[in-house]
Amino acid sequence: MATKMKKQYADFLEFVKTKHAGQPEFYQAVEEVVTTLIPCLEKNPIYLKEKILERIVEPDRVYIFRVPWQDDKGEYHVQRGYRVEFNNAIGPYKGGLRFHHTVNLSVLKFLGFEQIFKNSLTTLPMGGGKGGSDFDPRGKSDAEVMRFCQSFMNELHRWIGADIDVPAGDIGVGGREIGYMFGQFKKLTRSFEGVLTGKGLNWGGSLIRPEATGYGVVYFAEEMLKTKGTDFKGKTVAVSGFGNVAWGAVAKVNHLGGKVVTISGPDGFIYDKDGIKDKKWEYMLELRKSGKDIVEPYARKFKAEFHKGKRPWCVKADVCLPCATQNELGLADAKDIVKNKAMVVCEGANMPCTPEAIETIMAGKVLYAPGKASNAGGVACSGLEMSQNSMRLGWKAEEVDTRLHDIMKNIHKACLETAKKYGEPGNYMMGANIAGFEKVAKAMIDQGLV
Ligand code: NDP
Ligand code: 2IT
Repeated sequence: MATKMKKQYADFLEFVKTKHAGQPEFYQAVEEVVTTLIPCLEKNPIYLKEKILERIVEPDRVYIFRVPWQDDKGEYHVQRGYRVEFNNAIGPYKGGLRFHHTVNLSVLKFLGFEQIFKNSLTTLPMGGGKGGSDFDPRGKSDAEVMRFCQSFMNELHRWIGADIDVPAGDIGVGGREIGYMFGQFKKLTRSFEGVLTGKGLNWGGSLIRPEATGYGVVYFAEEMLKTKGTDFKGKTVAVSGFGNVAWGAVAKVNHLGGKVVTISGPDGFIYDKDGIKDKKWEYMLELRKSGKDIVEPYARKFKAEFHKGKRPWCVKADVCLPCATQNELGLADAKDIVKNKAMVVCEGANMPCTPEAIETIMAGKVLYAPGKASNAGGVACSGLEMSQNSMRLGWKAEEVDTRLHDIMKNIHKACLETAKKYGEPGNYMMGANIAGFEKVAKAMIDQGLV
């Protein structure tokens, strides 16, 4: 029976690979989920009968559009814009917008697919979606970014709405971009609604949203450490990236008494043995705002080590938090992590570890948490922003932070309980995928073949 089921899944994965040809990131995300769902599908044949897998890997719809814009010299440019509305079984489509030159349909479908399960894990009513463009805001003037965002929204506004589809930020999209897009949405639709999250505090945003993803990652890692009878106090932490997620994570590790010794950019990584805190942590914001994709100036300013072209995973650390981008931690890095006897790898980015790296980390008895569970704090806080917008109220920072903390603890618990129930205690990847999937699958069954 098990062999037959395995062939059935191999056939299904082959079908996905062929049907979504040329989309390696999307296939990678589907393969991970399907492989770990097998025990659940074997126990619950209704999901197979209802063809949930076939239905869930096909987005509800995908919009692709031209985004023309003019630079400060008057030259015209054309970018491609996307919105992938993946699944709305449990709530309006919800997920970020990514502006980066590497954006393509495969990347956005992987992110949208992951978002379905992540949003389900938050326990809040949000479906899965993702969008963005191959436009890169780095190095552009504010006026150029504004013109691009307005042009992007000229198309996007047709398909989004507070109860339909609610985009937010991701790589390259932060407060500035959300502001310009919200302004244009408002102008085009004559409505003031919670159509985007990550808004400014004066116009419907939520306290803690900028910090939420990084804080959430660390809250999750803290729960993982608790299962080993310990906490962040005195722990050495390696972080990759130097953007929004890395910034929030560094802050929270410092609050909890740990020491972050690395951050990284596309140019290499910083090793600061004294820890990245206070002024050094504040300087991360300046680095980001510089509009250059480099961390090297940190080394010059604070006399820390800069390792050109290298990743931080060779540094001995108790906790590793990859917070940069997909597939940034590969097999060789995983071997270093195991060799260095790290206790925890907790993903801040989406799909930062390659499948081979995950296998090696787990086989090396290092606790591993997948981003769809551990970085869910960002979208969870977006969900809290939606609630506040619906009520026309704003909560205090402490209230949002307490809710965020509870959500992360509950996701951690759900992962462990589900993994145990399906015979793989401690397997956070299996627990997250099955717990996220079952809620959506049941909703799809309840709502019929649509
Ligand atoms: P970026 O570093 O590109 O950050 C995105 C935006 O966040 C920037 O445009 C910037 O806007 C804003 N930002 C950057 N640094 C800070 C800061 N220190 N404080 C406040 N805002 C800041 O990418 P991310 O860090 O967002 O993404 C890294 C990885 O994490 C990716 O894999 C992504 O998919 C994943 N991820 C991101 C989530 C999120 O909520 N951002 C949630 C879950 C996963 P501004 O101009 O306003 O400074
Ligand atoms: O990957 C993610 O979860 C995000 N970029 C946040 C999405 C959101 O809607 O807040």
